[in-house]
Amino acid sequence: MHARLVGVPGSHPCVSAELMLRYKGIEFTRLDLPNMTHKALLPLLRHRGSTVPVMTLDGTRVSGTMKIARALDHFVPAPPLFPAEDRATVEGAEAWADSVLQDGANDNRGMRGRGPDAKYDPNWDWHAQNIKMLAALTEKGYDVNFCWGIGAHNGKHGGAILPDSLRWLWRGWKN
Ligand SMILES: N[C@@H](CCC(=O)N[C@@H](CS)C(=O)NCC(=O)O)C(=O)O
Repeated sequence: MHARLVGVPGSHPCVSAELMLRYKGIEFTRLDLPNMTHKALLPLLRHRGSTVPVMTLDGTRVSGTMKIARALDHFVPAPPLFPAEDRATVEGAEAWADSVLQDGANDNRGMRGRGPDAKYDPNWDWHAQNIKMLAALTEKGYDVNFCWGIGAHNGKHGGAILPDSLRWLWRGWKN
């Protein structure tokens, strides 16, 4: 079996799809489309929908991490991506992330595009929610660091702070 993964740089759903392939030991190639061009390019590649990841598995086209996970388990059952026990819980969490969480992210994206007259709801402001999460973790005594960035959805910010992030994460580590 050979897989072709199509994604965009800096996309966490695309990382999920890649991790699924690696976990199953499936050989794959990855093509990253330039950010924001993928809506136009996916139909040309004969893929459904307007989001990535999409994947071709021995000629079968699959879109979205939920369908990709099931298709991978269908074509290559071992090791399974879903636990035999309590699968319903995992599927419930997955469906929540795919609908509720995903819609929140999309609303936020829309809000930025609508300008200053847009109705602002802090409950759908992901930056504000991240600040709340940081406060909660700090209050509970977690060892936490944070770094906000601005700009487009890509790997630039993550790449720029990666060396410092690793240094922070491994500080004090002794062999
Ligand atoms: N729930 C979807 C999320 C896919 C998704 O939102 N991908 C982003 C890139 S990280 C995308 O293609 N966005 C374009 C859009 O929303 O129009 C999945 O897991 O496949």
